Amino acid sequence: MRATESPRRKSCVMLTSLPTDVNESRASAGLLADDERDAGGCGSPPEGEKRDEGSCGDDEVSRRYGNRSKYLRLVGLIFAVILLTLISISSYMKLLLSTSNISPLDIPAELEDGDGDRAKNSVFGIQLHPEYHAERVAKTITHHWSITSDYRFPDGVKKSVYLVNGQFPGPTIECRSGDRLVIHITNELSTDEGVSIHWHGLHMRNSNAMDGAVGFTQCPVPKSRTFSYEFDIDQDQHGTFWWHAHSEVQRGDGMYGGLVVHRPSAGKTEMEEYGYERDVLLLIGDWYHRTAGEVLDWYTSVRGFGNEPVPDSLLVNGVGRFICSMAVPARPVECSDITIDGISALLGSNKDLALTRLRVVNVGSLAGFTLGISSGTFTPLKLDGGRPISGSPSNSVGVLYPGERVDLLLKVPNQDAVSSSLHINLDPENFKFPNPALRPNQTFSLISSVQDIPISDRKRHALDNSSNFDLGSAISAEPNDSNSSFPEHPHQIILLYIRTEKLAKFANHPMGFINRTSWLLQNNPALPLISLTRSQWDSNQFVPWVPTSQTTETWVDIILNNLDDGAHPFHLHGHDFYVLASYRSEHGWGSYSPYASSGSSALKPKLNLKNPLRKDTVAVPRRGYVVLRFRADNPGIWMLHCHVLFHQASGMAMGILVGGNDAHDNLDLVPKESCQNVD
Ligand SMILES: [Cu+2]
Repeated sequence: MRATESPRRKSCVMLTSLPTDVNESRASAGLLADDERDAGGCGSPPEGEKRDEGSCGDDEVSRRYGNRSKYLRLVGLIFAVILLTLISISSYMKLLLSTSNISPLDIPAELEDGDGDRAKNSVFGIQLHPEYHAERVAKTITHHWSITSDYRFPDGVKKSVYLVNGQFPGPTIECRSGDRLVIHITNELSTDEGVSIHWHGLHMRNSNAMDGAVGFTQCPVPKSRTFSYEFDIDQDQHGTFWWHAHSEVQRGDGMYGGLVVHRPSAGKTEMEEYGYERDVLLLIGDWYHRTAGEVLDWYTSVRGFGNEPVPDSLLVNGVGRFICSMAVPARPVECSDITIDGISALLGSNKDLALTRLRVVNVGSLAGFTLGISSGTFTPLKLDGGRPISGSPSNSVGVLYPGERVDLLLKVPNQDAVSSSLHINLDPENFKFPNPALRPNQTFSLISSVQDIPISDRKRHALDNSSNFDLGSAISAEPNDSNSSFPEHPHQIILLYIRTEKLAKFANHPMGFINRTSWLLQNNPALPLISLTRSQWDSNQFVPWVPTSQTTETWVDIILNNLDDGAHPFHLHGHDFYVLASYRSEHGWGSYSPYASSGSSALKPKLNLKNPLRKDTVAVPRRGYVVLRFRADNPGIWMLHCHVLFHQASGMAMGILVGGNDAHDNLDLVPKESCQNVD
């Protein structure tokens, strides 16, 4: 008996060396091989075989288990072959379905620091990757950015541009709602300029000091220093955003990039909901061949008579096509012509044509633009921070002003011979003098035909403008929800008048004004307002206070009257607002004051309280006004400013202090000296 017990015990020890629960669960899942089950009960004879007492001796055991081990190896081999076959089939299927199949995969290392595949790609639309974000849990995403500058030829003309990690435009950030972003930026410029980054459209809830607004929330990060931006993205915020410099006019020389917050899948991903298979980002904007600093100097000098500087060119994702012979002799440029065949199609060829979501950002400095498509349709999906809008398929969409975003569903007829081009027409409203260098209407190949014809030889469809979707009269696809239903009257009204003026007391230099204050960087003490009490703010700071309550919501109306001849796209930091009314006067001047008792400005507009657009940037029409309503639920000092770079830089900017007290002397909530954050 002793001899029979020993091998049994050995055998049992060998098997139970796996944790009991593992074996149990494997067994219950049917994963234990028959041999394993049997080996666990060495005492039972094989079926149909009568075993003598004591027959489980050493010889017998070694014979039996020797045979069994061969058998096990064979079974293992068969298992391995089946497993390998399954893995191969599944990889192949994944490859086939990769554009439509969303799975919560790990982000490939080359994408962690932005769109690493952009340069390698033959298309220059920035391919987005919702599949890495929509179905995972929220997490912290960290980037390390080195900011430098160097010469590039974006449209064939040599210009010094800002680079982030060597890229222009900078890396695209992709994430999901609820993620925490940690972006360490290091100023490695060779000049003495400071830098800062603003996260355009993100609420920055409880993170006022991370907003990047130089003069309001931080000092510019000096040369050779690193600053770390750390903030959470709201759980309910998703859509198309962008990041850009908020110091001096660096945005105009390329310090910007895309920021896309993917909507977490709640049973359905956005791809499934809208039926698109590709998600592509287009950063489109006007472009100057002189540096933005030189352009601003010209604009604010008396030489320009207050006329806005007209751009020379336009870029899509940092690529353009300037015709060298069109350069103005007075402004010579170093230029090499880029042929139309030298630029690949934005979306590639139509052999892999799929319904595409185009996310378009106006990253420009001055001009709005209209987008047209030669073959196919755009259906507007969303505006700014991801709020759905009602829209039907159309051939063109506009005007999209600097700072605004629109998401479009792109549909192109699925025929081999079809090519389609994207028409970009810069809006001439702010072009008060001709710039012979500029071609304001340009065409980029969107989808190339699979037929092997040079792009320039292809027959192009003329742009059919018959069905233009006017973004200015868009309405929300969602009725105003109960969470944000408005009170009948706002708790506070901020009445503003915006204007560019040349005043004798400022030697006739054109400047931007809001209610007669032209913003300048806070000086003496030269610290951001967030770090100072109101009594320390100088006379160039116009910052109304919005008191808030712990127990009730605070709703504020901003009435923005535009006394100029061109539109001013205004952007509010830290909050979205509802556009309750927008008015543009064709004749004379149109403004509105709820306090006027007579005259045209006493005419009360009809407010849209049912389905107003929700935005963070809005064009205030020329000689007109907008009525905006926002819920003041994010304490801090938030900028409100024109997004035309030269208007903003010449003073068309202000702040709104939300919460706290009017004296802004309770600085406990904010870093006392935000400039000390620079280490
Ligand atoms: Cu403006």
